[in-house]
Amino acid sequence: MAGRTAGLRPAERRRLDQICHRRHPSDAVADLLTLQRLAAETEQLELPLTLVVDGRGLCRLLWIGDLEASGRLIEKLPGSSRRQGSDLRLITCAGTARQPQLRPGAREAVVGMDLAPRVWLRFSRQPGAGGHWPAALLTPQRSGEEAWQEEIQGDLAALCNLDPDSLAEPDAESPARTGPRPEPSSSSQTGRERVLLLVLSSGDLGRDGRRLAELEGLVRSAGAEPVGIVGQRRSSGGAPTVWGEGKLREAALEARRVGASLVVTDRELTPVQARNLERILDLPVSDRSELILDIFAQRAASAAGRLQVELAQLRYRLPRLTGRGLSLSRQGGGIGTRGPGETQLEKDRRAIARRIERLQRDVRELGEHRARLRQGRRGQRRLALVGYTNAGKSSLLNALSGASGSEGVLAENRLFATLDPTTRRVQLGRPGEGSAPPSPGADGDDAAAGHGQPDLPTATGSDRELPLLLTDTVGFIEDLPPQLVEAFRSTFEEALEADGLLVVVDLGDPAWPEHLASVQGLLDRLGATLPRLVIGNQIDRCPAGELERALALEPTMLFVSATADLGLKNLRRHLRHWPGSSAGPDAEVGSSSIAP
Ligand SMILES: Nc1nc2c(ncn2[C@@H]2O[C@H](COP(=O)(O)OP(=O)(O)OP(=O)(O)O)[C@@H](O)[C@H]2O)c(=O)[nH]1
Ligand SMILES: [Mg+2]
Repeated sequence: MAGRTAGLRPAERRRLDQICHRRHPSDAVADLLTLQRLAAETEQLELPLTLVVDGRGLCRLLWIGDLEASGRLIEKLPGSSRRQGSDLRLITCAGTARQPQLRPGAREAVVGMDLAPRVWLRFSRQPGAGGHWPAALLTPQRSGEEAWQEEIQGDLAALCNLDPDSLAEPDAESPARTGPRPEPSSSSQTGRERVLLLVLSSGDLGRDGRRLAELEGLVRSAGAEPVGIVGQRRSSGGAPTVWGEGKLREAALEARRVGASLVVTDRELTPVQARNLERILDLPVSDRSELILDIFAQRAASAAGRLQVELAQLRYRLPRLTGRGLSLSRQGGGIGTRGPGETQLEKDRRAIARRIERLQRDVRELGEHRARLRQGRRGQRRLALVGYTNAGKSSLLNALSGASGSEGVLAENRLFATLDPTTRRVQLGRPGEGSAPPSPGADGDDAAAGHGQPDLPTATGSDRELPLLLTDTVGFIEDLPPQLVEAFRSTFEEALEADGLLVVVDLGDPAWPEHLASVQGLLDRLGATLPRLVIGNQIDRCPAGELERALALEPTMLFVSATADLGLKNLRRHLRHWPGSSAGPDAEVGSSSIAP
């Protein structure tokens, strides 16, 4: 029993309890006698009553009052087994004989969809003239604007006796019957959270497609599953909600249809917008930044990584704190440190602000510690791998440092697999190796050489003895949340204080030019003035003609495949001289290789 239970008298409570304990037939919609009692209570309380009955005929919940006030009804169901949530029947007694309210209101319809029940029986609280008791059986619609389709309208006694299984049979195409029914719960059988994407299109098809694909990748990398998309062209909802009201209603409905328990927007939301959307959708809402922060939080394995992620997350959350959930006051000041009349929210805010201060201090110390380590490496040549996430930086580090298996850096097809910087020593080969002509077919260097890669002179005695240290670091993404950039400054510095940057792009991803531009942009914003060398990776899987296109855009790009061992010899040769022994941009070898 849930809902408006507060004002119930003991006798009323007892009677409602009895209704809850009555069993319904499993091969018919409901037990008529129970419904008559339900109607009597509805009449008496002057409140709508709703029963949730499971496939075995057991009453799982009695909701007292307007259904739309229930929020996510599925979360009110007792019992942990989500399985029991399937095959539900919803039974609502609401209107009078004159106004039977056989169709649910807009918000009520969405709440009903939460449970994804097989049928919804709605009936009035009194029979009409001549004993006819108005009732309707509705089934959920998997598409279209309407959430519910009225299957039959008729007399309550007749509808009660129908077999729910036979109901949608004549119309095999009925959306309620086709395809697997989504689990009416927050997770699929794989246990992963199901996410609805709410996007705004810019009108530029290519860009929108890339953004959407990236958002899906982010959701997957966070360990969740994108199960639906609702989009709208440009903002029509104005500042408070971004999306229009109709679009949001559609999103609320779609989320129920696909069984999503979280909505992720591709648009940065202000704290107020996020709250408004949550209220309208009746679901938790996260924006892209929060998603990225969440991925970082999941990936952070080292103390340094966790420190920086926590700082970024708290900075993000502080302005979004609304008093619900998140209570950190106990970590903050103790008894007597706070003034009278202070609300929980203010205490939380203060506790978070103090924690942020503390973390900032730790992060500063981390930066100083890393700077000292770098100091110790002075005199050694250092290059850093930077680039869009998933470009293959870690794979390239592994390939160049000859590390494999457990000694290698984790490289996987997930966004932000790497958070902590790792530095490895790289052998650039023995003298003389560089002048050897590439053997056709054997080493992929052909592929690179064939595309006009400069054949560099043999290493001279002085520079080949310089050990090269190569640092792999966290990847970039378009619109990296500013809180993350700020918190990860010391990680970025690790890269930015090298002698040169190897900017890795994944030529197998058609969006590589945009990715490259956003990496270059972020490097500029971080104040990186180091020489940059663009490396086109994954040439083993890029489409024909891509290398020519790449050279047209970046004439000095070097081509490699980290995992298929293509072009690596040539890259090693090149790195013996790059960015020049005197480590200045002007000390370049030949015509190679600095991105502007
Ligand atoms: N086919 C192909 N796949 C590659 C190549 N290089 C890397 N990959 C794959 O691309 C995925 C990402 O590689 P990572 O090395 O983890 O990429 P990263 O740039 O370090 O990514 P983050 O650490 O997440 O920023 C992995 O599944 C690699 O196996 C390549 O040359 N060819
Ligand atoms: Mg990596």
